[in-house]
Amino acid sequence: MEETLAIRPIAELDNGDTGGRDRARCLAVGGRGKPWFTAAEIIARDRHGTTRRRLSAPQLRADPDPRLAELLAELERPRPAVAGLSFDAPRIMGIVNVTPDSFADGGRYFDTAAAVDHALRLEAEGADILDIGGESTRPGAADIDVEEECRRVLPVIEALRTQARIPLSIDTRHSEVMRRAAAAGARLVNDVSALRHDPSSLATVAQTGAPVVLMHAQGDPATMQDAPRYADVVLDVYDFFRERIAASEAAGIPRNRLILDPGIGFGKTLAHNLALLAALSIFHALGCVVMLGASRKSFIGHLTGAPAADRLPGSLAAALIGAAQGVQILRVHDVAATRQALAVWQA
Ligand code: HH2
Repeated sequence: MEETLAIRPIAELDNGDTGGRDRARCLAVGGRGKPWFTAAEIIARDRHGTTRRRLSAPQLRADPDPRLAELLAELERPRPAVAGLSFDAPRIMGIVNVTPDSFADGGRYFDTAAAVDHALRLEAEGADILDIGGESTRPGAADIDVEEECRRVLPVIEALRTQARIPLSIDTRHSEVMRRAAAAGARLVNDVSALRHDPSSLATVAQTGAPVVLMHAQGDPATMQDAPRYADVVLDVYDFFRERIAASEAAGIPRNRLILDPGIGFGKTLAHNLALLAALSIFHALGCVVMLGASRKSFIGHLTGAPAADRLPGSLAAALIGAAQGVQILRVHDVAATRQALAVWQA
């Protein structure tokens, strides 16, 4: 097994910014101050097992291991803007599902006019970016035809290109849809297969020059919840990102255009989802923007018994867990409520 070395920043419980914070005592994750990470867990895994040790921020800076210094530099490097969005505070991606069968809102915005109206409402509520998808990737969903997917999303993107002021993202696993959506005005690609589903996707994204979300999933939507297994879900997802970053860079997509998303609910049990939520900050040392999509997902139902339509409170709690771990983009259905929760968290 190739060795894994990771830094998981740990935030102090008191998250308040008094203005007089000693920056030398904190890790500037992604170049930001808040959340204030004062320590880190250093995790090393090889074929003999996994070791964990805790260092304060000054101890980490003084550590002689050059591999840690390299990870620390990536961790603290300010993230350049993506599709015009800066990352000095968490950004909200509003979900626009142009599908008959999405798990939380399937069918509600299936025609173009309803989808455009919904998207404009999310923009008015404070979304920073709109994610338009024409294929449900909920557990058990079947593949759809690429032409049908284009018929769903392209008219919505074309309309929003002139009517919305914020950038548009295309949620797809198909290179043909990526290419046509980019030509219609989408500025970001969001692929739940991390550019693995379609062999042309890496080259297509390299060619368009668009930033891309690489989301982790184990298996395909049709079968992914059958029996997901990991040696250590957090470290396995971390190693998956290392491999996808290398594949993307080799294909000509630079690291500063990559966004990493652990893929809550995609080939994961409740325990896997909770382990990932608790350790999200580990992904920052890979040097990319980190995104979280937990909105209305099944793990909230498993914890509380709430059906998808009643999972707003749990979704807000998950969004704040993400914000507290320095996640830069939150993908949500309920933009106004998330905006309010973040305003209180940030104050
Ligand atoms: N989740 C869904 C779809 N796309 N993309 C990213 N990057 N991260 C996610 O967590 C994610 C995603 C599933 O949610 P939704 O779009 O609401 O449902 P459906 O796939 O049924 O349309």
